[in-house]
Amino acid sequence: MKMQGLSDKVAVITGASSGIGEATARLLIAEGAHVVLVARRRARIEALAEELGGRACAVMADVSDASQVGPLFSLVREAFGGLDLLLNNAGLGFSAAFVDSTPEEWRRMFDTNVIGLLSCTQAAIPLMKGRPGAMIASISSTGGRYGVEGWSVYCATKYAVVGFHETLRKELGADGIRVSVIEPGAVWTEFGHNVPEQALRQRRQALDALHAEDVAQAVVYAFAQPPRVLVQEILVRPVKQIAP
Ligand code: NJP
Repeated sequence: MKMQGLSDKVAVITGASSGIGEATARLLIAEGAHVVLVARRRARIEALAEELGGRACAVMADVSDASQVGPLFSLVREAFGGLDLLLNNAGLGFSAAFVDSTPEEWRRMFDTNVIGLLSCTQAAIPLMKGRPGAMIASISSTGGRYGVEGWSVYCATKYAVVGFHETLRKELGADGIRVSVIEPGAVWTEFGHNVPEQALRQRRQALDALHAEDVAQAVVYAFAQPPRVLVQEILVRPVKQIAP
């Protein structure tokens, strides 16, 4: 069943080359939106755009590099004249006990999960003015609400995302721009590169982890609401993930 109101909307998804971003792109295309797929792995997003057809296009960009973010949104303005939906999804996490973690890892997580998200959001806002139902949604984490042992700095980046959205919502509400956070628990994706594959698989199996499509459904539900409705926050976790 098609959702209301997504046909011909223009969406930018960061981190669209895999996982939750890719799954959301597939759903939005199925709902009739135009989707700009953003990631660093050019071959992946180009192949996905090709598969999804004429309403998808691929733009390679590293969101942690501000000099790549400006041109990305200029291109969106030139191609579409504005933007309805931004999904800040690009993110990465390194797992380590805090005492063993390194400043290089801290910087990489903050540069993408926080600074990259801020750069994209700031560049997107002018393109959203005057477009009914415009919406910025960002993927945070259950770790951005409760913290997860072994992921302290990653969780700090996601707490930053939640805090930023709580304030941005107040700044943009009067302009009719909706601001939302989506907080998934464990999901079967490529996330968690520095965790041994077997350990990741065991944890996800034990929790019967979410599929990327489960999170994508939550995102699309929020996007598809009428312009007067803000779904401010969705926390979606595997039922067996009792904590955090
Ligand atoms: O993981 P993955 P997810 N510039 O690794 C992209 C959060 N989350 O779908 O650039 C641009 O498949 C990367 O693309 P590429 C998580 O924190 C997850 O799970 O080509 N793009 C890829 O498309 C994240 O915010 C779980 O390497 C950049 C995408 O990001 C979001 O979910 C639990 C980039 C990552 O896709 C999506 O991650 C949770 C950059 N600098 C929250 N750096 C979970 N999976 O369990 C990375 O609570 N990307």
